Amino acid sequence: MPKLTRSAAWQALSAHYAAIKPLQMRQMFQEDAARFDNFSLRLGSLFFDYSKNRINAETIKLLVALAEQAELPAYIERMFSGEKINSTEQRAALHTALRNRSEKPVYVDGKNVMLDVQRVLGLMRRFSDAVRNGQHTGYTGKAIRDIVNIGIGGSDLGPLMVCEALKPYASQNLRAHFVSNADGTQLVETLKNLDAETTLFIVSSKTFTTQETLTNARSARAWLVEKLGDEQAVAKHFAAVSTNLEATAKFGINPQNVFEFWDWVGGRYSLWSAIGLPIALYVGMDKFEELLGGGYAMDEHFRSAPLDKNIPVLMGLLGIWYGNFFGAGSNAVFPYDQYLHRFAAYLQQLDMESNGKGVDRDGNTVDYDTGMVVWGEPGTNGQHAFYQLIHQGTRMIPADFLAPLHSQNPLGEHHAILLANCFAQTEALMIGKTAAEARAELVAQGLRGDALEALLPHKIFAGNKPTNTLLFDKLDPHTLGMLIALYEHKVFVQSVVWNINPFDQWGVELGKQLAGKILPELRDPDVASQHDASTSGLINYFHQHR
Ligand code: G6Q
Repeated sequence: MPKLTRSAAWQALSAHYAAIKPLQMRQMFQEDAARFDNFSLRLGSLFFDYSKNRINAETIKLLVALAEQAELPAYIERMFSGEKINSTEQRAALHTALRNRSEKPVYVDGKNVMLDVQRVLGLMRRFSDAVRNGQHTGYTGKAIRDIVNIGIGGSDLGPLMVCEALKPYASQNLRAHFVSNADGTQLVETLKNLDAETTLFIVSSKTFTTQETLTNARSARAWLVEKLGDEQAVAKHFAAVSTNLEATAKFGINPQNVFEFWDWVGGRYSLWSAIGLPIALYVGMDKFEELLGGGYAMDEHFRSAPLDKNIPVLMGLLGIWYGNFFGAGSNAVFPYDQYLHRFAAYLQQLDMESNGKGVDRDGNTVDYDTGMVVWGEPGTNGQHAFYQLIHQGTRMIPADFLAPLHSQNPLGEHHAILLANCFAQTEALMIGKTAAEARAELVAQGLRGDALEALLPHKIFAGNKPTNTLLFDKLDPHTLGMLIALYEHKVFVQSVVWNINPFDQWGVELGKQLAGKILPELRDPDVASQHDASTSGLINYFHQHR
């Protein structure tokens, strides 16, 4: 049995939970004028307000003790120094090396990986510059106008989210498209509006064996050859990003257009590597490097700040506080910035694939909950949809609110209205509305007697709902880099406390194997299938009704 739940730090938190549970944040604010100052931190242009949480100074002390008990500081160093902490795959997890902007070497198996990192960054710069300035043209000599990234999971979500987020910095001459789904509809709909002469495909796959990606890549290749009438055109219109250079060569991609990364970069941590090539093409290599710089700034903070002043550490520990002690099952993320509209989708993979584990590092089944369901939509849309459940539903849903002080698109009063909504929501979630307040409101509206009594319970808001607020100056590449790295490290902190490996993904591998087994049975009804009755029934239905 894992020791975590029987440990001194865990037991102390359990006891403390009983003391904190009845406390109202509303009251804690009234009693402590310094609460906002005490529970907020600033890092560069990022401001983290965690005062609207069900915590007091003792909670932070006990949560930090839990992190210390799990040897978090040592684990952080193990990650940064290239130790093979991804134990089930015997790999380092060195996404931090990809954005290491210092001169310091980082070693894996005695080799300084920074030399490779710098080399590939140089190649990315050369290629992205050449495409952007029209030196690298399509086969017929026309400049590239559309970039289509073909990849899935970690080879899609990160670059897609970042390209959307950094749209204001994009070249006016380029459009970025992302095709991931095995459903041919996505590719067909994307290609409908494109001119083969001016389209560049980037096939992004760490393994270069992923069924969806290779299927889309083959179909894209066929489309290009058909449109341009010559196989030779492929060399000018296809690039690849992979750790498997043998497979990219076999696929027929010009080695000059192949960008390498390494097995110590996890898929969902790979946007900082050559997997970020669509970003570099779209916003330019200088901006891509600013993104790396933002990640590095967060790395330095994570590595050096004391645990109780460390933003990713605090965010991770607060997640544990709610998930393991209050029993919260999901964590909402609400960016009040339209450019972050894919941020929650990106975080879903980062968090749920990393911490969706039920066995600890020693192979024991855990007796505590691990990763939460992560979800969200940009504000203010969510307010008119699912916030109701957070305000008055039965479940606790801790939520992160993210907002820029400055809009990329100042337009009349829009930004003030947006932020007023953001601040009002966290305030309402915390304060709620008591029966007396609701009654006074109804009376003021002219309600009396039975009508008032009948409506009253529905107008009460329990409040005491926890939120974090992250404010930043503007969603520029540096800030975005900080935000992404912040969440990466938050996830890591939680994994260390839970003693799970956040860097493997055997569940994803399972999906890859299963589909491979059924495909021949769909191609040919005579192929014998051995499945449960439901799966066999579905396969038969497919054959009989098509
Ligand atoms: C990410 C996962 C997974 C992976 C995809 C695509 O951490 O491993 O989402 O990114 O399955 O894999 P390839 O990049 O190998 O095609």
